[in-house]
Amino acid sequence: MDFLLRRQREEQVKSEGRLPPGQALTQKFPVLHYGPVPVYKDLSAWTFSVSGLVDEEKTWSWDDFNKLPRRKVTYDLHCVTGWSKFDTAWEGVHLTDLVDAGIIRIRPEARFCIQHCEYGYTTNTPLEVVLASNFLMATHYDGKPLDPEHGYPLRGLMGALAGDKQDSDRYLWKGGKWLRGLEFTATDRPGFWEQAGYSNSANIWREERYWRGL
Ligand SMILES: Nc1nc2c(c(=O)[nH]1)N[C@H]1C(S)=C(S)[C@@H](COP(=O)(O)O)O[C@H]1N2
Ligand SMILES: [Mo]
Repeated sequence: MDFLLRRQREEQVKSEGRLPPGQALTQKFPVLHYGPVPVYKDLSAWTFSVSGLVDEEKTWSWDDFNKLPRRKVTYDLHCVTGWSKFDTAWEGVHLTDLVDAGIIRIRPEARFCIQHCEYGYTTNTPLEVVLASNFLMATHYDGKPLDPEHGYPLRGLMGALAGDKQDSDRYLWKGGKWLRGLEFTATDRPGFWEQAGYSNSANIWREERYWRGL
């Protein structure tokens, strides 16, 4: 029964043009990452930093972070390992809102954004990708704070908007769980999975999964 429902749902998103090549629908929410899940006793020592090519580097506490403008957004998620999860409901902070409000002023020389996470994990994208509607700094999934294994208290999230194919649509690993900061740079700096053989560009519609070497 579950199997039939899954197939039906998959046919539906396929007919809507929402299933990228080589992907299959899942109704679960798999957990994927390298290394341990951070444990926070409380968030008093947690900070979020904005660094690199900005007019003013900033560091926010968890309380400060929660005063930033917030949005609710529904994404389709596409993992490089082949599963896609549709119509997922998130809440968090869009970088563009912070830029529009003048809270972060990115310098014109900046071309890339590096997400910095716990334990030194990073992932990198061109600046326009984190400024697109695809990128959310998410605190809530499905109306509740994130589960520890999905990135509590904050994760970078790369999702696709249903029915709105964009050049900035990326696989899910381009969002770093346990996000602690954003760095803006003039040159690109491949992150953890990018150095481990995943594609640097990671476009889901062009099926850029693995790095074939230079
Ligand atoms: N900090 C950190 N974030 C990470 C990863 C990781 O290893 N460390 N893995 C990425 C990968 S490969 C995927 S597919 C997604 C999985 O997110 P999920 O576990 O919430 O499904 O997280 C991404 N973010
Ligand atoms: Mo992944």
